[in-house]
Amino acid sequence: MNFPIELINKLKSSSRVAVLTGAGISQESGLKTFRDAQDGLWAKYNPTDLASPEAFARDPKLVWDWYAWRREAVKGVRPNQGHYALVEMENKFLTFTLITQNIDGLHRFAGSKNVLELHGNINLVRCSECGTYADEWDEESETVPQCKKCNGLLRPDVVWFGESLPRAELEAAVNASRACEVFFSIGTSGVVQPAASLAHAVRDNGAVVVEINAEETPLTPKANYFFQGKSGEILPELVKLITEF
Ligand code: BJW
Ligand code: ZN
Repeated sequence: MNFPIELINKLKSSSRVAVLTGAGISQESGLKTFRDAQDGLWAKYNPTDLASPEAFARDPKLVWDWYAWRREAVKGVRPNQGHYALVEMENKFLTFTLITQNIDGLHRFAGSKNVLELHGNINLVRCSECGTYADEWDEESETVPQCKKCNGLLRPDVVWFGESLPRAELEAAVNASRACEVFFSIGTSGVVQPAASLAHAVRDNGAVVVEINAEETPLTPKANYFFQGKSGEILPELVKLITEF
């Protein structure tokens, strides 16, 4: 990849960097991206229709099973070179905030520390009624497992459409985006709010926006730099350039 020297210099002289990641960064670990996940077992369902409180109310078992299947898929995967490149980047900058929409936990698994999970984490399960977290549940159960405290149905600790994002994480993400000198948008289609707006908040502030994605997105025309390809290949190359002198 040909990285413009101005970008390398900008990165070398910057101390505040924010990164937003989406499902694309985990694609090379073997996980399906969100808007790509309509094959196989779930060909009949639109994932967007399953990730909502209405879907859970309508058919809790269907939604529970979909997440149980994805929880299993996440267990078997490991971070890829893209995740590890971001760990190296964190060590390079004074202030580095990794904002992720991913619920797979792979950034922390790789070793990233300042991670804001905007859409929760699939490995955590909580009661849909009283909010209590469950330490164990029967994955083989014929029905949706229930809360030991109030018998409410258990659900994954993720943010569905129409639900609020965790307030502290969102606030920290907005602050980091407003304050950064360079903002990266990596492997996200940039269509889900409010995460998608973070990149725009940055631009209004005069910071540099860098996008890395396999395809163009609505952000592409507005980004200062767009690198098309796989994040697991592009990020290590970029990190090498900014860490060597
Ligand atoms: C690669 C690659 C490789 C592939 N290398 N790249 C304002 C306007 C209109 C609507 C709204 C609005 N504000 C809020 C809304 C409603 C809604 C929303 O945004 N709707 C839009 C779809 C229009 N937002 C919400 O409801 C949010 N809540 C909220 O705002 O509360 C207040 C409120 C409510 C209602 C109205 C107004 C205010 C909550 C959003 C929660 C999203 N949850 C999900 C599910 C999480 C659990 C789960 O995983 O099941 O989060 S949806 C899904 O999309 C998931 C993802 O995190 C999220 C983003 O997807 P992502 O990561 O971008 O993945 P993809 O698949 O879309 O893209 C992958 C990209 O990677 C592609 O571009 C590929 O090209 C690329 N790629 N391989 C690099 N190797
Ligand atoms: Zn409960």
